[in-house]
Amino acid sequence: MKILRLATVVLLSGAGAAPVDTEETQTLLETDALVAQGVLNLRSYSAKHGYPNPQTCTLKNVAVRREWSTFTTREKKNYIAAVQCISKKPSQTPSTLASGAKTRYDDFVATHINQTMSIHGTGNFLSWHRYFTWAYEQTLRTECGYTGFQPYYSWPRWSNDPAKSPVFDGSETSISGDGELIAGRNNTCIPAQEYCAISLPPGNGGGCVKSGPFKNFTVNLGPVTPVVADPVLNPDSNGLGYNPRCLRRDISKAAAQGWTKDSDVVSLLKNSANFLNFTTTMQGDFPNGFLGVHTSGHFTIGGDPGGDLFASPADPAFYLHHAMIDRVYWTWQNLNLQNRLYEIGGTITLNDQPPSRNTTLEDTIGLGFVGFPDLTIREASSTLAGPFCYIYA
Ligand SMILES: *[C@@H]1O[C@H](CO)[C@@H](O)[C@H](O)[C@H]1NC(C)=O
Ligand SMILES: *[C@@H]1O[C@H](CO)[C@@H](O)[C@H](O)[C@H]1NC(C)=O
Ligand SMILES: *[C@@H]1O[C@H](CO)[C@@H](O)[C@H](O)[C@H]1NC(C)=O
Ligand SMILES: *[C@@H]1O[C@H](CO)[C@@H](O)[C@H](O)[C@H]1NC(C)=O
Ligand SMILES: *[C@@H]1O[C@H](CO)[C@@H](O)[C@H](O)[C@H]1NC(C)=O
Ligand SMILES: [Cu+2]
Repeated sequence: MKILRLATVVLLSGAGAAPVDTEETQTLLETDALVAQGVLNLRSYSAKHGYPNPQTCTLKNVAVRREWSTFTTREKKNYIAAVQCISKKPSQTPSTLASGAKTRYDDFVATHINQTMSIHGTGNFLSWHRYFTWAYEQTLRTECGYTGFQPYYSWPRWSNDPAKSPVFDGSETSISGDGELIAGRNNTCIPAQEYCAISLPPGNGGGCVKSGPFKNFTVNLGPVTPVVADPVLNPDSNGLGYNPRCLRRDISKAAAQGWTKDSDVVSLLKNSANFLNFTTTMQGDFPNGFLGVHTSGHFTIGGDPGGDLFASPADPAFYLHHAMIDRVYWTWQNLNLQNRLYEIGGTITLNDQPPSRNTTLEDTIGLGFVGFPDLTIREASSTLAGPFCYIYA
């Protein structure tokens, strides 16, 4: 494992992209060893088959997305400032369609709410969220002067105590901490309070976030499927009406420890033989008590909108979680590029309900009023193709 990790460091520094690993003492994760194995595979595959856009994107000039803990204080503050900047710029979504979309940040939330039923439990889940996270990163860069790349939150690195992670520790260089403690709450049931297949105990929050850069962040859209017991309901049933309220969290050790440990991620990467198996395992099997890394990551954040399938991007931590989802997808692809770079599976309805046709690589993914052109799933399948040019450390 040490050798593989070293391999990434050598490869990336050779590529001119300096990885910053400030924490010498951090535990070596098997997840990261698989990521490094994937990078080596990607390098030899690219050497053999060529790059999709050799003029503009090779491993020599590729953007490298890194874990939040490896960002310097300055890099963290620049990222935070850019998120705050897009949350002050005006929205591009017509208010007739989403009266709650007030800011540029809200354009992302509105488009996710609007498309929720056709981008989860579907064949486009991974490619859609890859494009969405990339568009967010681009918007931070082009509209708010951010010069870095999208950070990710490595669940397994902090699964033992997520509230102590640099993302959630509540410091001025975090994405803000836990919510204020609301005592005496019930467990949260998944998939629904009436159907308790998985029961998560309340954490130490539940109320408004009171620490860090986003303590005063306003959530304008949703909720649609709130998990808090006392939600402030949206005036419109589609969740797109104007509903300003505080950002609430309930950081969950139980979710993090239950399904996002190193061994959970390694199992997902090693035991998912095909695309459908991978994307389905990632998104959980609730009736059988398995939350999966995707939903566990959302419930590690919890609260409102963090626990809401529709409105979750209204919490800025969403994008660090989904960058990790994308990092794991990218690694799963890298571990067998021949078969997985352009593999697809699943259908176009949530968990195939009602039954629908299979998703294809020619299906398009769109981002609505976020304002980026439609892509085919094929174009979004490689992070070195289409508009993309990035990898993960
Ligand atoms: C929601 O999706 C529909 C169908 O694609 C589209 O016509 C509408 O403009 C979208 N609304 C928003 C707010 O994105
Ligand atoms: C907890 O659940 C019980 C039973 O469903 C309900 O009566 C009670 O109001 C709930 N308490 C809180 C604080 O949500
Ligand atoms: C928090 O937001 C409120 C309402 O927008 C504003 O009045 C207040 O000045 C803000 N406080 C800080 C510390 O930004
Ligand atoms: C994925 O494949 C494994 C091994 O064949 C199997 O145990 C598991 O049930 C499959 N999971 C899904 C969600 O298809
Ligand atoms: C849809 O995909 C499944 C495998 O995931 C396959 O068994 C089935 O034949 C496909 N259906 C069609 C109509 O191509
Ligand atoms: Cu989503």
